[in-house]
Amino acid sequence: MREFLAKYMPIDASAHGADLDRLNAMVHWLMLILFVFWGAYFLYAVWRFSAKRSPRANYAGMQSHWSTWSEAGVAVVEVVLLVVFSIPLWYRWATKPEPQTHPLEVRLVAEQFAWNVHYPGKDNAFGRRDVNLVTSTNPLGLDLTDPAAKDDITTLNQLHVEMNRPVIVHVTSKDVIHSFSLPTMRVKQDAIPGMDVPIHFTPIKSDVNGDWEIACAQLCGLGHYRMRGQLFVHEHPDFAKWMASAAPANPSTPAPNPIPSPTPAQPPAVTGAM
Ligand SMILES: [Cu+2]
Repeated sequence: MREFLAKYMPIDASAHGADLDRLNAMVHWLMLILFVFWGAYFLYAVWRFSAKRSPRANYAGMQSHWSTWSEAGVAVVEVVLLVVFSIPLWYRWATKPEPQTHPLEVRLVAEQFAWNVHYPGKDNAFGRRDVNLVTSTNPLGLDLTDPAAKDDITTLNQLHVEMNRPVIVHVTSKDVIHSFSLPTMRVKQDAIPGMDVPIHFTPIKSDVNGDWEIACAQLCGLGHYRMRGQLFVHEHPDFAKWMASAAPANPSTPAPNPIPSPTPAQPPAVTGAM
């Protein structure tokens, strides 16, 4: 079943994806068994209780308890799926990666119709944001007078992550509700204005061609169809290289994609200041 479903699914490139796909396969097995069983029973009932075969109604009804037992069997399987598989999976999903795993933390701000990604930069601290500073060239409203903001990196519709390193994405939105979806990472999370929802995943396969999609999985307006981005999963040294080449956010230039700068104009490091 897993192999069959995999034909219709994007590849799985995340650490937790295999568990999710297995659960998905088990649910499909249960549904297939129920479908075949109840479908066959329906056809049997149509034949067995047709007016031709049963000209007179039977007022006693069914005497055996097999339908009760089959219902109980279905309920038991459902409880097993929920308690043994789904709840532990949910627990893992809801537990943030340990700090010693050195997770990459980014903010993701959805808007009609784009994804703004905000990296904290070398100092690991997100710069201050102010809604009054939001302009077309500074879509995140980053306050560049804040020392923590000086080395921050912003990208548009491009999410760069590192292989085998947990990623925590703080998902939010500027306008309407969007849904942040990374099919290859088995990640889907609503982006809700005014809320910061942290979700996490660990990529275990790399892709630097950008053909893994960031999709908006919620109809969010007329331009919904073009609200898509690219996910890049770099190997460790390449990710460091990308980080170094990404220009620090600068509201005086169009914020979008990072412009590789030959001399990274890093401000004096403010390690441990925040
Ligand atoms: Cu959207």
